[in-house]
Amino acid sequence: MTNNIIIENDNNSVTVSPFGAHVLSWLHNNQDVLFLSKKAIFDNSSPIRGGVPVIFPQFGALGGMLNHGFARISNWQLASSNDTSATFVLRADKDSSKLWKYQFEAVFKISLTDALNMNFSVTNNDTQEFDFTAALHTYFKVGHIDRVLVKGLDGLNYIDSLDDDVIKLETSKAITIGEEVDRIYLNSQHQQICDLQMGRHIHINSQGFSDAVLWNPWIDKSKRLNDFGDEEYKEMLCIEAALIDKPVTLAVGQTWQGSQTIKITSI
Ligand code: TA6
Repeated sequence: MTNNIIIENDNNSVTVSPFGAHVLSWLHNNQDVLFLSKKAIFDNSSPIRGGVPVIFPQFGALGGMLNHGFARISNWQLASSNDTSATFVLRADKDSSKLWKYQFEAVFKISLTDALNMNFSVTNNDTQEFDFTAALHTYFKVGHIDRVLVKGLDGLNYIDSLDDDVIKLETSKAITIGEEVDRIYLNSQHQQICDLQMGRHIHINSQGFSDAVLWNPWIDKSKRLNDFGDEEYKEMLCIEAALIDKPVTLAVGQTWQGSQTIKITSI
């Protein structure tokens, strides 16, 4: 992992791997904001369990290719960087063309202000339009899952991936996690994690991404994941800026972009 990029400012330090353009860690006031599994695999071929996997051109198993697409297991090129930002590019090549026939350019820019800003764009360089789904699959570190509240989702419909994709209405203004959850909230751009144990609020805002995924594998699924500790469900929660329910149809020469911005405040 020697070619990782580090960007930092007064009270933030972020480490990014060119493999997957994968944000591996973010220290804010010397506290981890992101979760990275102690069993994460760094063999430059498997997805890295934690941080921010970049999901493209397919979310989950919603198409014919490998789960969550190939972007997170591709070697991205560092296009530019400075003290507080880094920009990576992924272009179609012979490997991607075996999986997805289209010519494209994806750009992922990570930058620090008083927040962590992640901007993802896709340009259609082909001669025909194409559809895609995508996500910034962000793994947040929490003090203890029993002492976490998730706010901002009340009043939204969600697809319950654990209940035959049935659409349900979220009525809770403060969601607690006490079992496996795997939900795609529709039309969600603002969420908050209240971490009572760590004494912090994580404010999450997105643009361009229409949906948000809430995921915790809980006990049984944790045991089935070989790159995830059996007890690690207690210290993580995914809230993912996602484009799932309405795939983007990108016309020739057009560019789509989306972002997730994360800010920390104390309770
Ligand atoms: O974002 C939630 C999800 O789609 C879950 O269903 C679970 O599969 C998770 O992603 C992790 O997927 P992965 O392929 O990284 O094991």
